[in-house]
Amino acid sequence: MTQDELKALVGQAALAHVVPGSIVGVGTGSTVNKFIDALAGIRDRIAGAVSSSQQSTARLEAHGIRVFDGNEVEHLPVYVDGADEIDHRGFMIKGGGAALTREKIVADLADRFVCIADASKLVGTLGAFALPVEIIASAQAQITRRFAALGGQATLRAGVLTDNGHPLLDVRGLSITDPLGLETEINQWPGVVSVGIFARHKARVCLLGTADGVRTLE
Ligand code: ABF
Repeated sequence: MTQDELKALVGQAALAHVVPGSIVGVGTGSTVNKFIDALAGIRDRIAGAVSSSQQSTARLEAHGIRVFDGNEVEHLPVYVDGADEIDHRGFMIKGGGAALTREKIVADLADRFVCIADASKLVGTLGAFALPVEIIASAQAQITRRFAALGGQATLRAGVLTDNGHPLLDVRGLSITDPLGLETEINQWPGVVSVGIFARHKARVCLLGTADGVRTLE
């Protein structure tokens, strides 16, 4: 199966985790796009969605799915999103799609994070994928120095601003053996808006698309 077919497989499989009549938390990326397309088939059985990006909002609305602002809900039964890397504990690197901050905001509303990914995203240790960090521009040099002290090489993602209007750094060279500790540390740095380590908001379930079908990691 092609990677695109694996993404469609898990996008469809995620419907089983959608609570009928609920508002669904929806992430961002090409795998999530497959989930949104699958969600369109049951749009009459959900109340709507809370989206993590302008990209996902546009796709949801194109399918006739009502999109709520996050401030309109107190909590969501489920949040479905992709990842750039995920380990066996459900810790993830996210943000390749530049939506990490709103993804974490919506994930924080949800009781249960369901990650959907093709098998290539499963790793032993996080960090081969450059770590995305949304920052305030005036803090770029100091944050870059802080990552260098950790052995990381931070580079500005050229020509990209997030939906929140902030630049992104991508940090290479980190071996993230303590995702929760590093997320907590980086979150303290002045000028960091959010970091693409999802450890505090780890996935409770991962639906992994493999050549043998969907593998569920819990
Ligand atoms: C999104 O999923 C991002 O956090 C992450 O970068 C992306 C992975 O994208 P794709 O599904 O296209 O591989 O949530």
